[in-house]
Amino acid sequence: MAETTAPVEVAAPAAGVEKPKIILHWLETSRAQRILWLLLECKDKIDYDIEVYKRINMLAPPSLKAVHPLAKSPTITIDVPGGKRLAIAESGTITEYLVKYFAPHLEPKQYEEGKEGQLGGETAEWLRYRFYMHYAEGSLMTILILALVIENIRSGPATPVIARPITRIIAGKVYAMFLTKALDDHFSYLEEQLKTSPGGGKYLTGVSLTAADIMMSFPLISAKARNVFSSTKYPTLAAYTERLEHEPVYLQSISVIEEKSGYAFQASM
Ligand SMILES: N[C@@H](CCC(=O)N[C@@H](CS)C(=O)NCC(=O)O)C(=O)O
Repeated sequence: MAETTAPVEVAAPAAGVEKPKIILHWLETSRAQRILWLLLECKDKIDYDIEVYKRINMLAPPSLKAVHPLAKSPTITIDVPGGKRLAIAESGTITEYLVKYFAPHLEPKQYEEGKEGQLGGETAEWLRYRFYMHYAEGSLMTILILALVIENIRSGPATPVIARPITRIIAGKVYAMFLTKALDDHFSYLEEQLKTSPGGGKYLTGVSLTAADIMMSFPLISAKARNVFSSTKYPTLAAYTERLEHEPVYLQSISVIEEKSGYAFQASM
């Protein structure tokens, strides 16, 4: 198994030197799609390949455990010069790692001119970038997964039809007590953030697409596909999500994976 400790420093390849080989361990209908998008953004500096895994009863197959003990997707493995292989899990960690070495253009400038290294000297773009890098999985996905679980309890395939009158009441109560407000709080926040994007930009972090937008693409595109938020109530968020769905490199990632896996692409959790 590859080493799974904190990533070590890897020098970016000099011109003419062999490119690092990165394998994306891609599980069908998973968050791994956004990492494929990112790899395509880095493709001049790396060689990449995709290992496709099919779910077994919704879960990852045991073969993914041989790559990383958590058996989660995305995981990437990187063959670094010297014969070492790194295995990196967690979308945010993978994203920060790839951006640092291969796609620095996807991170905004960290400090205002003349304020380098100063507490509070960070640009508005960078502060948002760092926030969304963590918020996507830490907060937004958490609440979306909870909503998905409650929907499944209400009327998913594991809930017998005979039990549904009861599970519907339970799900309705969870929504009334907590979920409706929590989802609204997140979507209203994102709507406002987009309206006040730095420089009047159309992305969450400003005028240019960053890796934080790529991190946010999975929760938002899959939430839109399941009608979790209303485009009438949150028109700016809906327009932003649609914009992400039409980003050329995202569309390219769908063609690449459909060809590689033979599955029709589905944006779902
Ligand atoms: N926070 C992690 C979540 C990883 C995760 O839970 N991935 C799901 C796919 S979307 C998975 O591997 N599920 C299969 C399983 O749990 O067996 C990340 O962003 O990488």
